[in-house]
Amino acid sequence: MLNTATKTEATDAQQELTDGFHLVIDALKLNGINTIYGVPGIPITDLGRMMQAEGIRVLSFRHEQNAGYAAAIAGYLTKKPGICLTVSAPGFLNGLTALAHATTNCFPMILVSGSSEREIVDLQQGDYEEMDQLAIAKPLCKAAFRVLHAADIGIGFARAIRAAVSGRPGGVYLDLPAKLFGQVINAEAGRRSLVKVIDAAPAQIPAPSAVNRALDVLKGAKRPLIILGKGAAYAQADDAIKSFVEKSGAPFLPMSMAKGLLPDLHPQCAGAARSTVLKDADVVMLIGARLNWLLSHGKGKTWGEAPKKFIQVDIEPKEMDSNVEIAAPLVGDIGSCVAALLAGMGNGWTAPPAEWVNAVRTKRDENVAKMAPRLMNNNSPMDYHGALGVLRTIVKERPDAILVNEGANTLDLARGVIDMHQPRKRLDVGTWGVMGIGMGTAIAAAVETGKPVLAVEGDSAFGFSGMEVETICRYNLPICIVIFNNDGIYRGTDVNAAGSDPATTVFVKGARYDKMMEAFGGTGVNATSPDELKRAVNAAMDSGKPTLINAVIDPAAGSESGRIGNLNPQSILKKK
Ligand SMILES: Cc1ncc(C[n+]2csc(CCOP(=O)(O)OP(=O)(O)O)c2C)c(N)n1
Ligand SMILES: [Mg+2]
Repeated sequence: MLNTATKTEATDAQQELTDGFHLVIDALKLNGINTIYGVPGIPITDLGRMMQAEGIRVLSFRHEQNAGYAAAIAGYLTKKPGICLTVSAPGFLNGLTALAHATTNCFPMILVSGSSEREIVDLQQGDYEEMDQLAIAKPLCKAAFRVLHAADIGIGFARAIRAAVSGRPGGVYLDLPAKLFGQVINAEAGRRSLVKVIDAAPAQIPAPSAVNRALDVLKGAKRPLIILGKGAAYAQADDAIKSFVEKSGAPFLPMSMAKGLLPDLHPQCAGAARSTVLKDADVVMLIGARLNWLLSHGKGKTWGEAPKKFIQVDIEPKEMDSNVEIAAPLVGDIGSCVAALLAGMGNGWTAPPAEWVNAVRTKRDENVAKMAPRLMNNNSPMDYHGALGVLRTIVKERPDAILVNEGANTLDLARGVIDMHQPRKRLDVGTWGVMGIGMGTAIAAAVETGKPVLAVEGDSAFGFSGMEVETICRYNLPICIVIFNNDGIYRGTDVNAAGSDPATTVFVKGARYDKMMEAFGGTGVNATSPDELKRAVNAAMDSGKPTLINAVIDPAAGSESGRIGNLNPQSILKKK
């Protein structure tokens, strides 16, 4: 049923009316969008209240950036656009980093921001929170729209939803000026103006010739490798992808958020033999993975000397040849492409040479065995491996829990150590390696899936969104945060040679992040050994109560920038 504003005698005693507020709510509900992440204020405070009254879940955050990261990951998990709702200028700008992050990561998200009076903004006459938000948002998202008339709200949301989820998904900006909300129109006209988006993300079927070309290249491989990206995880074509990889017999390498799409302990998983497979493969098939910096652009030392052929499966034609020549581009949605590949393989597909498969497996088993003893140490203070060994076991025992992960060493080492067992259970910093996704991501993961969440956070990384522990307590979400507290960024041991101030990378020594959680009624634990950590995490996951565990890590244990220290520019000048 459409909402209607109360009859206004002043206009027409007989006429049933609706307004901008209600049309926004109706447009969302009509399209099955029932969760909003945001921060209230002028001009959207009442909108939030009314949404809540109408049964939409509105989660109020402490900072828009965190609400934005929540919306972005909600989009990734559900394939429906995650909505972030903000006030004008400063709130909008706070949400913008997340919008750009969503676009870069191909997550469907809509940043809906209230804005100030167009007539005043455009003449730059100094309105309350004056800013030309549409112009600023445009270069940072896939599409940007502004609605000026209540009768266009339905179309505005339809365009935003379709733009966010169709083709390669991404961030969309929707600008709603304050005046729009109070605009009144005839309720029946309002009802008719709404648009239910039909087939918002249509299947994009690959050309049969492109499927055959891809299979021919794969068939010709002596040392094939399949790389699964988060695009493959997003597609929710889990069974087809698993069947395809298994039928191909090729080793596979999951990118960070594709871990678990096939279990990390699968016999074909080459995660622990990454450098070997990248160097030695002769045919590389990318499924929903891009040849960006995370794969060294498909060239250089990482990729070895031997010539390689690439097959790339992606929904975006422009992705092909982005860094190196793609011998077999396969453009279409991943579900359709993988189904077509499977059909084209028939029943007589020949497995890759046993020599290659065995070589990869041997290397993987060697590397796993090398790491094993380090994961079992019970040192206090902990090193990364001792702490992660415990968390690895806990995640294995609770495979449907969602792991959120950010930091430098905390991220890179956790990615390597913690095996994932189910699709879309690992959520992290994404393409940019952005710090600050932690609490927003954890909140949306809990809200959207109803599953318990384990957030493994560097102490610096956590600081970017730490105030949201109050949000977690307020909504009583089943989130257990483990802070790898090494007193700083990368390490806690840097010294400022000039004396006076602390070094730029260090924090207060011996800080007790667990006390922050206690301030809001959650459980706080200080853990100084892997045994203590294990007990505390298990108790938190069993209870489902908001918990923060301050895991004390040796300040000297980490390395500069984790695994990507080579990206730091170097000064050729001698130190003075
Ligand atoms: C938004 C943003 N700001 C700054 C950075 C640079 N940066 C990369 S990792 C990191 C923090 C690493 O420290 P921590 O989270 O404590 O992890 P540790 O290596 O100490 O385990 C920072 C600030 C970033 N990636 N993103
Ligand atoms: Mg740290």
